Amino acid sequence: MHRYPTAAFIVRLAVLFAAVAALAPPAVEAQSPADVVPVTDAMLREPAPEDWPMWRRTHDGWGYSPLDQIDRANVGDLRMVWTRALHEGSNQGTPLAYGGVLYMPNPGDVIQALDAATGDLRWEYRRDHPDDLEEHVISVLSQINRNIAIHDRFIIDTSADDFVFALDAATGRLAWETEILDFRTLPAHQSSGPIVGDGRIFSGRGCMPESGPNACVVTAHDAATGEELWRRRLIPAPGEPGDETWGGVPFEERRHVGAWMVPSYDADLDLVYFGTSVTSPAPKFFLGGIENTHLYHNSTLALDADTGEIRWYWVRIENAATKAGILGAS
Ligand SMILES: [Ca+2]
Repeated sequence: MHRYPTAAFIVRLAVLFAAVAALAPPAVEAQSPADVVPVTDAMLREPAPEDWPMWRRTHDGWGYSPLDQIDRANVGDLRMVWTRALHEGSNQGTPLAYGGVLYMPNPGDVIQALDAATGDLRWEYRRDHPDDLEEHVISVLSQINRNIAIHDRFIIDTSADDFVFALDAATGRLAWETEILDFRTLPAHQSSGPIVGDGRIFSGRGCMPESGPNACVVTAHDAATGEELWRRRLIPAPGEPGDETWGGVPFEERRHVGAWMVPSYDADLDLVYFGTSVTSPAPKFFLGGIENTHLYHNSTLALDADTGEIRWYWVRIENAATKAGILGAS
């Protein structure tokens, strides 16, 4: 069940960002809009201590900052410096911090660039969604905007209407956009955004049960142009490896194996890692039987970052009900 943030939570979030910004080294002064220093692949591999250039700061997803100015002795001294309300909706966003600017993903594909020291708005982007979007997606899920990415001079996100798009980091203007899925026929929920590794945008999504297997894909796009490089369906088709694990369930009835959380990346191995969701319906006796694994649901997948080929997979819980002794092993 989702718990929706209160106004008090939003204010605390802003206070935290402001406090961190206030304690940042004096060298981190906000760049003027014209001089966003391009973010290179090397900078993403090893971010500067004061930067937070992706969802969990580094490709391995550790979410760790090496900054040590706030510690147990002084954390109680933090005081509010500025606040700014976030756009209404299900706020699950993590800002990027780069060059003294916070790039904040707000619900509904609203992105703001804020001066980290003052909270002043540099720019705001609001994506225009088609009027019939909510007829095809679950609005409360599709509006979630968990994270964005930065690469070169682009702020990169995936959208409620199933595009990947890039904004000029200096101005917030749309630079390019590429459709991933047609939301009218293959609706999916881009509640998480992408990460970028070595010039490629990696993103996953939650696929609606009625979309069938072809909306259940993870993708890679060229970070400079938005060109699609590969897509990997998370449900095998007849004749593909893993087809035998579905117990004869017709292809079009294999559903809802999505990857809606943010991937991680290993630049040395050139592997991108995704976690996958359960099938729909989840109980396996409604599908091909509890003795079947139904790949690649409930798994961690390691994909070749250049081709999208599955190098290995690990099924985390093959059948939870069986393992818990609720149904008994067949
Ligand atoms: Ca988004």
